[in-house]
Amino acid sequence: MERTLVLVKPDGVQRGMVGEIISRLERRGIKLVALKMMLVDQALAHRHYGEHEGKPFFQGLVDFITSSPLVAMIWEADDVVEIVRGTMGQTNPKNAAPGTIRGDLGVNIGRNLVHGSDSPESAQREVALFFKEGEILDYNRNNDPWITE
Ligand code: DAT
Ligand code: MG
Repeated sequence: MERTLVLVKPDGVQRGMVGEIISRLERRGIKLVALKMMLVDQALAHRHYGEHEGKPFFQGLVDFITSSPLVAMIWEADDVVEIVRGTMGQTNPKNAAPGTIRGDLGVNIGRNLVHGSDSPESAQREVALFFKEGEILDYNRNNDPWITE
């Protein structure tokens, strides 16, 4: 089963959007298997956003993601990376479609509320950065047959 890392970024926490964002993902039918609130330190921020090191927005991004607590989660489903990216919307909320988290809740690329891994490979890397294996729960949902055939 595929897993993905989702972060409600500091702006989402500060704006009281944690419930709204979790709710949208829950309603999709995907399965929550890990969740915690945490403050990201410089080292974790650099590792998580390593692919963007050297870009003009990198320092601002690291400062932002370490500025205040965030909520980290792991969601599970077949093709969950693609499903979550669709529900999040495009990186820049200005261009994100209405009906998506970013398209409904944001206006600025540097305050786009949510992170979701961009491929199954990055998901594996990011899940391991944020969570220990023991923090990820394995459980059955009775309604699974009503969500996927
Ligand atoms: P995504 O978060 O959709 O995967 P990304 O990986 O390209 O987008 O970039 C990571 C974050 O960096 C993004 O959520 C917001 C910020 N960012 C990206 N491009 C930016 C830009 N041109 N100016 C300012 N911030 C940017
Ligand atoms: Mg990305």
